[in-house]
Amino acid sequence: MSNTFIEFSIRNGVGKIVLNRPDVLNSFNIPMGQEVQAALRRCREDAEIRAVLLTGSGRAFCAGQDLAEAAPQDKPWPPIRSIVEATYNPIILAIRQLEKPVIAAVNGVAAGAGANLALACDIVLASPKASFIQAFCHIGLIPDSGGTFFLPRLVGFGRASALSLLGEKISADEALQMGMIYKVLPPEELEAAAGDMAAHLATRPTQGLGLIKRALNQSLVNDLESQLLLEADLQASAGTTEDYEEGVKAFLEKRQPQFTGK
Ligand code: T3D
Repeated sequence: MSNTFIEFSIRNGVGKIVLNRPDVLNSFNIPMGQEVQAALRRCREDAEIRAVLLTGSGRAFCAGQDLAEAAPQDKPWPPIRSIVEATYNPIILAIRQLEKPVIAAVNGVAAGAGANLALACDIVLASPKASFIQAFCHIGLIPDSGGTFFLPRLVGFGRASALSLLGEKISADEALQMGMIYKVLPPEELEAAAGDMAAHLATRPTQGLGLIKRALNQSLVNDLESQLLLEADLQASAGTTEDYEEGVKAFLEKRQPQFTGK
């Protein structure tokens, strides 16, 4: 797979996607969106990949939509709906529907769709150099890329309203305090720690982790009764995996399990 605007590599069972347009803070143009979508497809289809790591190159994680592309000086502006539908919605859905853990390592500023891209991931790690900005309101837009879905669920309605309406820059520590992200790590440790976490997850019971993700996704919309039924169904499914058998045997034999993802 040859890429121009991202770097994609596979190592230790981890598919690593690096957004790579550092001069424009890794903002998304259409081809970068397509490359991210193709990489996520590969992560879904390739059984060797059992976890995914998403980060940015240079000083930013991602500044959202490339506004020079969205508002060209020399031709009519493309319809915003087509940008949202072609670039962001498929990426957010692919991350949520991928039944493998996705870690975001937020190395720097995450603004607009870049912030919400991070929030769509399963585990968000950040450096103290990171910040989160719901920048949409500064240019007359609304939070997209799942922002109006994930943000209130992560930080509560009141904070989500304030963040979306004010568009203030939130530091990594503030984001941690609000429950928006999982951990803040020293800048020089972020990449290695996120890589280690992804590599560790890639050795875990992949199908079981995928089913956990499916259950958590559904919990966002289900009532308790439906969720209990779903848990019973998914537990039955998890119980048929080789990794379940291995996990239980390893426990009883007092040894470390060797999970294969099957
Ligand atoms: O069509 C649609 O728009 C629909 C889709 C919407 C999804 C969205 O994401 S809308 C929100 C788009 N993003 C933004 O509004 C954020 C814009 N960027 C900023 O507000 C600031 O750059 C940051 C707060 C993120 C960082 O500020 P700072 O001071 O650290 O950096 P800077 O100097 O502003 O930016 C550095 C360079 O990156 C600069 O280029 P230059 O002057 O060195 O040639 C800047 O123009 C460029 N850059 C940053 N963000 C974008 C960008 N270029 C294009 N698009 C960007 N989003």
